[in-house]
Amino acid sequence: MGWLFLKVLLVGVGFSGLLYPFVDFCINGKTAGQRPNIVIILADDMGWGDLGANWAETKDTANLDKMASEGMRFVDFHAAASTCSPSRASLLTGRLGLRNGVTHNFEVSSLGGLPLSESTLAEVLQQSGYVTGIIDRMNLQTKEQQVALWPFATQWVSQHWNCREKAVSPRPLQLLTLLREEDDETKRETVVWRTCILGQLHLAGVHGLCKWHLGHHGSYHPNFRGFDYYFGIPYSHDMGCTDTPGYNHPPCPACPPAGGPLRKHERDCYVDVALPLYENLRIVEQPVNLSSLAGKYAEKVAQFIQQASASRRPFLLYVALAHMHVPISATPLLPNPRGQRPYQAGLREMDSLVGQIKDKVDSTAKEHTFIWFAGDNGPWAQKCELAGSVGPFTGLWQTRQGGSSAKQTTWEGGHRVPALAYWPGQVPANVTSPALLSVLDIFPTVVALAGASLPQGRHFDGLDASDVLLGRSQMGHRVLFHPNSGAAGEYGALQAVRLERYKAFFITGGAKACDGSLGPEQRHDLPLIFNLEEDAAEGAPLPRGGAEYQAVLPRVRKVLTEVLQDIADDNTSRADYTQDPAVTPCCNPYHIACRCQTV
Ligand SMILES: *[C@@H]1O[C@H](CO)[C@@H](O)[C@H](O)[C@H]1NC(C)=O
Ligand SMILES: *[C@@H]1O[C@H](CO)[C@@H](O)[C@H](O)[C@H]1NC(C)=O
Ligand SMILES: [Ca+2]
Repeated sequence: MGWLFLKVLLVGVGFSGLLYPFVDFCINGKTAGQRPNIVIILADDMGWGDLGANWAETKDTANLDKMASEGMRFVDFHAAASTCSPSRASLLTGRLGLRNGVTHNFEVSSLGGLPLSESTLAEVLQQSGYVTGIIDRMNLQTKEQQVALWPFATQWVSQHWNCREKAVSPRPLQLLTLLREEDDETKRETVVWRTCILGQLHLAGVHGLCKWHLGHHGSYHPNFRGFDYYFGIPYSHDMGCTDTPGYNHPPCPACPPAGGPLRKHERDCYVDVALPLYENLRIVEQPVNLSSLAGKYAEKVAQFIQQASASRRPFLLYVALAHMHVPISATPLLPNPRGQRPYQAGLREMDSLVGQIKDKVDSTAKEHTFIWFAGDNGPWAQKCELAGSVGPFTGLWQTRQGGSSAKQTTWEGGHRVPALAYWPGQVPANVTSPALLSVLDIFPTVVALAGASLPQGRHFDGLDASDVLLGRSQMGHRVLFHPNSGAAGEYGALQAVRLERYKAFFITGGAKACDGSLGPEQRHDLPLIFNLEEDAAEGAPLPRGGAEYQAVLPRVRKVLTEVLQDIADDNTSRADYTQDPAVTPCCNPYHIACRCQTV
């Protein structure tokens, strides 16, 4: 059976050039020309004010500013949640955490991840023909079969098999020859082969290169969530020690040296298990050298875009950067003028990486590629000078009482993020869009641009924003719900409501500021309502007795009741947040800190 699957895979690869127009025509139905390549770049913990085009005080984003002048810049664009895992889960599903089940972050020892009952953007595009050669795989190996074989595969790959030594070439004929020799191999080895092939075969069209943070154990790994190829870290890079610890607050020590003594636990630092870097199912570096990670990403992106463009099939590339999350990389890869703060150096490094991705797109597939850049949530105020800028969105009402108004909160500083769209000839150049949009919209919009269909039997919180992107409309959301992401209140609860230019808070406080204060946890049965057009800093709520407040309040209550009813009637998922230390990624359990190095 395994051999048959490989054969079909190879036939798909071999004839992909012929298959592509056919699949394109059949599946798309209404194909009018080539379907675009999609590149989604997600920055981590980047502030609205960290983009120079948004905020003149910032002078570190020359490449992004250029992209803004050649594309569309969104000034009222929102995270789907104000912390990592829920925001990513919403990007990949188009649904809020109350529907997709992901309401807070996963841990290094999390058994679960983004629920398997949810369809990811990668799965939808993969099935719509974005990956012609791999469609067959879905029929021949069910997810359950893949999952059952997963432990064998990782074990064999890490212990017995070195894909690089085998020098597997992505050229189909050579692959065929190599694979014929393996005709009698066991099913187990077939899976190993598949791992090797996927590791080498950058031709595959759905590509994730990223901080995943949606579960790494078993079937939650990105390779089983629609990504043919995966290269990146499984969660935030402060969730594991490294030899290049960079800047953090508090500062964290390096990993213990091989054979060195075990250390006592240190507050707010992971000191024992090293941060892993994955290529598909295999850990290729542990601990990750954070100083060279940006360079590795740039190299992988360039390789992928080159090969995917040559294959003449449309591709999806999801790049979720480690920047600007702490720790901030310590090695100056770029000219680093004396006195420049680490955060600014990190911002320049990120900007340069995005510039390299865009240059590669421009030189290979410019007219056919849509790039969407956005942030996952606002700056992590608790990290003080290692946190980004919220620009004018200071959340004054909150900060006056103590506590943060950035990451983890639903204040604008935590929620409003930089966002750019770039597609020469399609997205108008040098345009600023005031449309109210969200990371939630990426899923329905990309599905529409790809000519695919939304999964059935579930509701979406995002909307298809392609008319806005293509300059045909200014209409974004009228209403947007901001979920709790770890500040006061319950995970996932819709605690703030955006209604046109108004925003209502039902609970405030509970997120740590730089000075360590949390801010009092306050419930507001009569919500605080701000007019964001007149009060971007959210300093003075509308007076409760006033006519404006009285007019807005019933509308807010109505839309909130409606969405809660809609969620109650929807197909919802529940994430497994249980933990087991045994699933902590470790390439070599005999080494203290789990050390190994294969690239
Ligand atoms: C980490 O990468 C940097 C940049 O490539 C390099 O200069 C440094 O030697 C590396 N450190 C380790 C410990 O390998
Ligand atoms: C973009 O628009 C701004 C303001 O409308 C203008 O000053 C600037 O020259 C434009 N840039 C380009 C590259 O067209
Ligand atoms: Ca984040």
